[in-house]
Amino acid sequence: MIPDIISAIRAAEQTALDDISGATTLDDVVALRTRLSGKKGELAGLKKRLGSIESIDDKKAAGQAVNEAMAAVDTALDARRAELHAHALAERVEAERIDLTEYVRPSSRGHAHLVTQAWERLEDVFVGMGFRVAEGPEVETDWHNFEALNMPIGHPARGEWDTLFVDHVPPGGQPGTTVLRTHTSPVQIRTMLDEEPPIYIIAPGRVFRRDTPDATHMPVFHQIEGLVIDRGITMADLAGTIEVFTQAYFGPGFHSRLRPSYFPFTEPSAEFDIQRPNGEWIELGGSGMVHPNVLRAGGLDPEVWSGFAFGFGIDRMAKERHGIEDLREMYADDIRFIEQF
Ligand code: FA5
Repeated sequence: MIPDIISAIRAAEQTALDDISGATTLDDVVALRTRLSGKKGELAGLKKRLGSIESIDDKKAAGQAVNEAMAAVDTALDARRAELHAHALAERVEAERIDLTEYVRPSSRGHAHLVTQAWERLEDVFVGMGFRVAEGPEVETDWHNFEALNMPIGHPARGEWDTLFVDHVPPGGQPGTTVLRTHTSPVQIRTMLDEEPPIYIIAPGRVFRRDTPDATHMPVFHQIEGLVIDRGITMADLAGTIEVFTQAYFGPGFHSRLRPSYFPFTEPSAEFDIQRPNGEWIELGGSGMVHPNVLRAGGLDPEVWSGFAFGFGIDRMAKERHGIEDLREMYADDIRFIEQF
């Protein structure tokens, strides 16, 4: 009789523990507690049967077994409840989580075009070297664009700048004398006429030529002009300024050189090139000592004042700097291309 009741207690305990570990919700645990620990539970039923055991020792052994079983069931119910509670809490926290990063949209702000970026950086570098920024009109007179720059009507060098004419006749003027400026050099003349030397200016701006677009030419592009007028300015000042600029703009590994060339408004004239750290030379622009005729056109006495000037293409410089194959890509309005810079 006694081994029977003890094995019944063990079996009831095992079934109860299996049921408890199979509970998947807190409600299951509540229902199981009522069923297993309540007065109508199987163990409670077995406990009632202890009264009929005659031997005191047997009764004690069976009583201990049933109490242990009931305690084990209670412990298992508590543990399962705690486990399911923790799980439910974790699920709720996850469900109610507010992911603030979801509300931070990827940046859709625009940025300056790469030519504008180059233009602004050039201004910064030259202003840092003591230059001031000057401006001139995009629609120019023939006189400022050519004649005052030592290119009188019929001068062969005019042909080098394929000019776009504006259908506008100034009061008292001649037809065909209003042009879209072909370079920023007319700002030299306007500055000399407006200001007393010493002059240390740069003039970035848009220029126009009747060029067919290709990988290195655009009909509308940008140049930056430099002009220095002071007493005793020499070619060495020009070379030094170009070298300091090259290192400040491109980096300490870069160098510059001047190569003999020809421009009607400078004498002597030089192309200036920059050298990449890998030794490769890139042509950047033109330069030279301001021609005496140009100083005179600007109202200055060449016996007193001397100076140098330079001018180069901003678009081509941005192209070189970023390794862009074709200038036309910079103006194709393809956002996927522009976004990269
Ligand atoms: C001039 O325009 C001279 N005014 C430069 C100068 C200034 C010389 C002061 C001496 C003293 P040039 O025509 O070479 O020079 O043009 C200068 C630069 O403009 C070129 O080196 C090139 O970088 C750029 N450039 C010329 N044509 C185009 C074009 N169609 N598209 C883009 N860039 C151009």
